[in-house]
This record gives sequence, C-alpha cells and structure tokens, in this order.
Amino acid sequence: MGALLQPFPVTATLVSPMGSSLQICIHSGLVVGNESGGRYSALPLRKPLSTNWPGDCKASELRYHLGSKNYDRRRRDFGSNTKKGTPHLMNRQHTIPKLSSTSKNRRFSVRVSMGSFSVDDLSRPHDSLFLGFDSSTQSLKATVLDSNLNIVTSQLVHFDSELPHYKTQDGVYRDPAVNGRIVSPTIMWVEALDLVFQKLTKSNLDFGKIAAVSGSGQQHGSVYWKKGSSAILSSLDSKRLLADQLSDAFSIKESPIWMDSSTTAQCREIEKAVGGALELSKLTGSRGYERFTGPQIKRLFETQPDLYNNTDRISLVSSFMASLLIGAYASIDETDGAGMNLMDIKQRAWSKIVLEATAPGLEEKLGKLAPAHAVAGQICSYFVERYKFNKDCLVIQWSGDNPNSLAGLTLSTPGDLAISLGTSDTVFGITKDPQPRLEGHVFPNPVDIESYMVMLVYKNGSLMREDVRNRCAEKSWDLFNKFLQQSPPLNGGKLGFYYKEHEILPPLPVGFHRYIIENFTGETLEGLNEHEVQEFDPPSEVRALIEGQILSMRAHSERFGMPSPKRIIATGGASANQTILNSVASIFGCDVFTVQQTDSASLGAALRAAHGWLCNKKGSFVPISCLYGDKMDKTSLTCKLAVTAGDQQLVSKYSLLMKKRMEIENRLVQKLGRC
Ligand code: XUL
Repeated sequence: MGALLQPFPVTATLVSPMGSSLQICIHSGLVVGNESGGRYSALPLRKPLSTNWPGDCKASELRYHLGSKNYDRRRRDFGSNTKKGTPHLMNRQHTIPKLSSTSKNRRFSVRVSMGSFSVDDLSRPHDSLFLGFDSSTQSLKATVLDSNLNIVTSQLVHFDSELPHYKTQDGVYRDPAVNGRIVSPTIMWVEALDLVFQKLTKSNLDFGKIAAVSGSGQQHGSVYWKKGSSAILSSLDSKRLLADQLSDAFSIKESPIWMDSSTTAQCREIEKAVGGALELSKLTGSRGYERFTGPQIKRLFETQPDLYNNTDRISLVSSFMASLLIGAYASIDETDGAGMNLMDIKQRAWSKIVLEATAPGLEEKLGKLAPAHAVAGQICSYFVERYKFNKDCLVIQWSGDNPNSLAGLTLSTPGDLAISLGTSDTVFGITKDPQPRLEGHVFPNPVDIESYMVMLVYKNGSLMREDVRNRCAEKSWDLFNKFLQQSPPLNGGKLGFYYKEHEILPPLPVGFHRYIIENFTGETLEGLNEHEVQEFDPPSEVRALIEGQILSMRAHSERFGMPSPKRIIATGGASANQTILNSVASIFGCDVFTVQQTDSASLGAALRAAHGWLCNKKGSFVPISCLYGDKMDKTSLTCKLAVTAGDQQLVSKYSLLMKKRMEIENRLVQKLGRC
C-alpha cells in the first residue's frame, strides 16, 4: 500500500474567547480576524485547493500563530490535540488561547502551516466490482457497482410473479386465523437467491471480478435455523440448488416479518420488565413494537416452546442471507440488531435484562453482534464453484433496508432528511446525540461509528396509495396525478386518515376516517370546527391521502426532534412521481432531491460492500466519504434537484392544517389506538 505525500486543506472551528464560534476554511494561508463584540469576521486568503477529506491523514505538523503586532505571539502545536491517524481531524475544535484584555478589538491573525500529511492509498483495483442485494418484502434485487461507483447491472426477482408456487401476495401470507399475523416462506428467499444469480449470469457479469458482496434485508424479519443446520450450511453442494438443500433447515418454516402486528401483549411485557416503554426506548432505541424481533421471539417461545427449543440460531433477514453466502451462521450487525428491542444501543451489545424478559437461552441463539462494516466471511465454495466467484471475495455484514438506504442516499449532515416512499414509507436522518422517545427509532449509523440514524415508519405507504388509485382513479397513476394536480393545496380543509393495514405510526387499527374543517383558508384555526364525513369526491380523496401522509411525516419528525430539513432526498418507487414530490416540497418548505436509481437499499448495500472491503484493506474503520471524495457527481450516487422549496406562506398554512391533523389523530388514538 503506497503512501502519498501531499499538502492538505483543513476546516477548523475557531472558538472566540468570548464564546462565539466561527467556522473558517483555512488553507495553507492566512486568516485575518477582527474581534468586536465577541464576534469574529474572517476571510480565507486563498481559494481552497479542495474541501474534501482525501482519506485518513496523519498530521505530522499543524501549527498556528496567533497575535498582532503588539500582542504576544503564541504558537501551539495542533498535534497535541490531534491523535495520529485520526480520520476526523477535519471538524476538530481548536480553542484559541484566551486573549489578554488588551487584545480586545484588535486585529489578529491566525496562520496555519500545513506541514505534510501522509495519505494512505485508499483506491480500489480499477476493474473490481461490488455487489449489493436487497432482500425486501416483495422482491430480491441485485445491484453491481464498478470501482468508480457506477452501476454496471441490476437484476430483480419478483416473488409473487416469478416464484408463483409459494402463492404469496405482495411477498407475504396474511394469516386469517391469527389477527395481525403476517409471515413469508423462508425458503422462498433462498430460492430467489439462486434465481437472481442466474439472471446476473445471463447479464454476462464476471463474478470473478467481484471484490466484495453485501446486502440489505427488510428489517425485523426473523429466521429460525433448526438444530443441526450449520452442518448443512457448511457443506452446500454446488451441483444442487440451495432451496433443495435447505428445505429442512428451519425449525419454523414461515418467517414473521415487519408487517406483523400480533405481539402487542409481548411488547407490553418486555416494556414492563425494564420499567416502562420510555425506559425500553432509552435502552434499545425503540419502545416495544409488534414487528420488532424480540417480541416476535417471545411470542414464539410462549406459543410454540418446542420449536423454540429446537432452534439452533435465530437470524434476521439480513444476517440470514449473509449466512447463505458464507456457508455459516453470520453475525447480526449492530445496526439491524437495534431493530429487535434486544440490543443496548449505547453499548452495542445484547442487553441481559431484555434478553431475560424475552426468552430463555436467547443469547446463545443470537450469536455475537458485529459492526456493519465488518467482514462476515469469505464467499463459500458453493458460489465459487457454481457462479465462478473469486474465492477471496469478501462478504461484508448485511444490514437492514433503511440503514442501507441511508448509506445509498449518502446522507451526511443533520439537516439532511430522507423520505423513502416504498411498501412502507420511512423518514430518516442522522444525529450525533440521539434522544430515544416513545415514537420513532434510533439505530447506529451503518457507515459511521460515531453517529446514529433516527427513523419513523409508516406501514400504509405504497399499498395505500395503490388502493386509492384503484378505488378512485381507475387504477391509473396518470389519473391519480391529474386528480392531485386538479385539487387545490390544503384540499379545502379536507383531512383523511387511511389505514388499510394496522398502522405503526400512529398505532391505529384498519379503518378510514375523513374530516372537513369548515371554512378553512389557512389563516387561522380559531372558531373553526371539523365534522366527519363518509366519503370525498375522487380528486379530494387522492389529495387527502397524499397530503395526509406527508403532513404526518412532518408532524411526527418535528415531534421526534429531528432538525427542520434543509433538503429532502426522496427515494423508493413513488419518488418517481413528480406530483407527489411537489406536495412534499410545499408541505416541508424545502428543496426536494431525487436519486438516479430509486432502489437506494441495494445501491447502499453495494456501496457498503466497497466500504467494508476498504476498511478491511486498511485494517481499521475508514470514513465512507473516502470512497467518493469530490467525485460524487460522477457516481451513481449523485442526486438531482427535483422540486424547489414551496412558497413559505403556503408552508405556514400547512402548519395550521398539521396542527389540526395532530389534534384529530390524538383523539383517534385515544379512542381506537392500541395501547
Ligand atoms: C422499518 C420497517 C420497514 C421495513 C420494510 O422499521 O419496519 O421499513 O424495514 O422492509
């Protein structure tokens, strides 16, 4: 690994002795400041060479001089503040030594001399490829990136239509016998893996060039390996399909998935065991949620103890798919592990108290946790022999679909908000200081070891939009969009709550509720009453659904403490719909961007494959930005402006509508909600 020597630009935060702070880009030049009333004004003297962090830098010397003509010159070696090899030098805070009172209102200067930095060679072999999967509710998708992070090919297996013998609907079975029970056949996911590999083979993909594979799995879904399965897994015969060999490997053949809502009792019991819902949220990042894996496991143990006892290992969908690739049980990654109500998010370790409240002997069945950027193992001989992978190809830990989307959308700062409009709708952002509450979830960031992702989830996403399209717009998206354009913003005060499935946020059962706020113009709510109605005309129904979904996202993300977005990145199938994005920009009042490819989860997984490969090469964690540096625009990760921020007056009117919506929602939850 060669080391390059190059001068290097740095961003420093200079904190004034009076406590005000100022962010200045310092180059190997001079920054002039002028303190007056506790504020600095400063301007960099030279144009930045680049504002990008080129990799892991070892500062050999970084010094500044502080002083004015009559003021004592000070020198300080930044090295004392800077750990060798620390990749986060860039945003470090350096406090200027307290100025004597005589220095007040005087000009002073700060000179930063860069010395030299040694930058490790973090490049990827130019012909290497990175493969990312997304094992989602309705399909298995694969995306391949080249070493410049451009998509080479992508392939998809749609479960309902391409694996019809499983007779799933939208990839799942809804159990008519047990209210809220929703599962998927585990073996279908196994069969889909060979099928997608066959499609990749037909697309002439050279598997030998794939340096690393990673993946994304629908969050929370679980797989139960029967005792004795690890032997089958470690001796897969490359001449037979995986599904033929693994059909008897599971103690439970139907995996509970994220749509399941049958575990309310178990959620409450686990919350009680740790001192309440908020305590569970502070400990594990979320209060007890029906779809989370801990309550699912508890229900299994309580209702089918024999099957639980006959289970050797419990995987998440993500670690399950990784297990197939390495031919051994893969660890659960810390990010997806946080979607189980079982992991202490601060320690990133299983929480003993919750494990005990869930089921006996659980720790052993879960195995160890691993960071998302870690290597799960090398690809197993099945894939080397059958598809001609290089035997050195690495399998990087798989993670959940939302965390992978966060990576694929390259969310980087707290003002970035992502809205994913898919089977489920999710809203997520980044924070360094998570404050878990009763609503929403906190997970470790899969591509950064210091920050967390915060997220809200709606179950009634695309399935509900499709339902309204089918009922009101003759099953046509064109007509649906026409109705949305025809109806006025604010919908004349019409508000709708549509839950085709038990909703997660707010926790309401199946049902539709429609209200009209009389004489609503958006100026005031004072003196205005709303009344319930049975139906709206088709254009109003379409707008009530879309505005309702977006108002709820804005209301709950504000309540959850997410910063007001500076920009929104929209992804998922419905982000291709410009009329829906217009409503997003009007309601949130900020610019909306879209990405080149709507499946950010498999793209994020391919990117994480490259990231994990790089961390492995380096022998330690490397910031993900090292992968694209200042070349993001030249990669498939780039996003483009889709809609500019809406008119601010309209945003304020939507604030009032949102307030009213939340009042009605709270009433509905009190009356009908699951406690
Ligand atoms: C997240 C969630 C859904 C699934 C969809 O908590 O339940 O977004 O991940 O696959």
